[in-house]
Amino acid sequence: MIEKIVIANRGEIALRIQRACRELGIKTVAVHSEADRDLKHVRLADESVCIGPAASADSYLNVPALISAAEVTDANAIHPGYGFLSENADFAERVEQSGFIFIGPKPETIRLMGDKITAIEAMKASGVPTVPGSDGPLDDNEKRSIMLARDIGYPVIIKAAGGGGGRGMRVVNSEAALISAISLTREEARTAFGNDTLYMEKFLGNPRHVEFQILADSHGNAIHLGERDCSMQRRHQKVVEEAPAPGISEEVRQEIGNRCAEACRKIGYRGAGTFEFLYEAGEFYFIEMNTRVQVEHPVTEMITGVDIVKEQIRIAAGKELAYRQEDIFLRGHAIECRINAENPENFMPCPGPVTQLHVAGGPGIRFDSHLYNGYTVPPYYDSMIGKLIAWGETRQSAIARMRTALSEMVIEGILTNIPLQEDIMRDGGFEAGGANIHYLEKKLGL
Ligand code: MV4
Repeated sequence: MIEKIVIANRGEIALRIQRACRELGIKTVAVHSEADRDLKHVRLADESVCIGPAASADSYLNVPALISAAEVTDANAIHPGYGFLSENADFAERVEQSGFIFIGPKPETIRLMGDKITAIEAMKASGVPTVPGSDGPLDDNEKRSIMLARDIGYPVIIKAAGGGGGRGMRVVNSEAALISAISLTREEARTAFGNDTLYMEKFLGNPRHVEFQILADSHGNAIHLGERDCSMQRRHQKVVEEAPAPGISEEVRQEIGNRCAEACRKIGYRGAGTFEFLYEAGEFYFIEMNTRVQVEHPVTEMITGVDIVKEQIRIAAGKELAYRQEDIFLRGHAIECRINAENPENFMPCPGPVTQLHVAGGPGIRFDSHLYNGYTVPPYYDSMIGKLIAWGETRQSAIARMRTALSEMVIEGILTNIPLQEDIMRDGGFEAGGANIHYLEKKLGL
């Protein structure tokens, strides 16, 4: 049983976890930095502990401080949220060794997925479609790399096994550029990740980013909750997400989703997880797996009715999944606009005091945010201050509701990207559905 959870995060996701715990009758401990004493979830939590100075490295990434907070409050589980230590296998291991439940997969699973090469190997072996590529690490034999790239066909992409999320990769268009690209990427990977292991894939020029949400319990059950389209991004930061992905048939959804769920059973996955795919010309190509709850989980919740954070907690408590695959039906369409405290012209962060706040409402509207009137957005962390989610029976009605909701939002004292989101919701290419990962950057002239 889980009686008390340490929420090892901040902002909207900490509040989201606090709400799930309250609903489940579980006590909470908010841990916060010196800059975060006034966070909304700190006020709502049963207890709170200051774990260090504003800098994340000294607070939200401070493992001994987090473990101590769990010890002194007599908590028995830790929820890492997203970002920070959520995909750190060593942290998960330390949590378990200290006698607490880590709300997430086993440490060895996090480690397996943290290495992109072993992740791809595991998924390929379990029947998940992958990108044609090196099937393992590149060695330092130049001739073999040249032959491999010829075999795959240019353009290829060199990626770091320790990378992910857009870090540590380089596109190569011709044989002439291959060897120097490998050396450069290897050097960057060594510096950035302390791991210079590289792999090679066919480079897909115009894919969409489509990801499948899965849930797996510790009893060998696994289900999928359909997919999300997260192609609307700028510099590897998602801006708009939606579920389901436009143009994916129910047959293809079940085919790919069931393969993901089967892979979870095969590797003994536990908790919530996301299979990231590139989707191009009607084909899915697995690229990475995320072993945490994701920012965009609400769009899946809105079309399935499943509370993903509550399920994470139930799974960590050793319970069986509350749903079988036959219980999961997708209804309607949901869109999420990330709301950032930033200058909509130049995307610079814009922290500061919120002097007026009026939140949108009405049928199908959800605003996941820790903002309140008088709250000051600190400069030390991610600029995302909330997520506006609109649900409708159809994609078109979800867009219409989102437009209205965006127009109702009043956030004064700071600049936000709401004008950009209004522009996207009126964009013909977005409205048509199925835009690829380059669409937004092209639109913005980047
Ligand atoms: C790719 C790719 C094209 N071909 N792999 C970037 C983030 C990381 N998760 C993987 N990424 C990509 N991998 C192959 N074989 C293009 C990207 C990519 C991308 C992927 C998803 C969302 C946004 C992106 C933006 C630029 C590049």
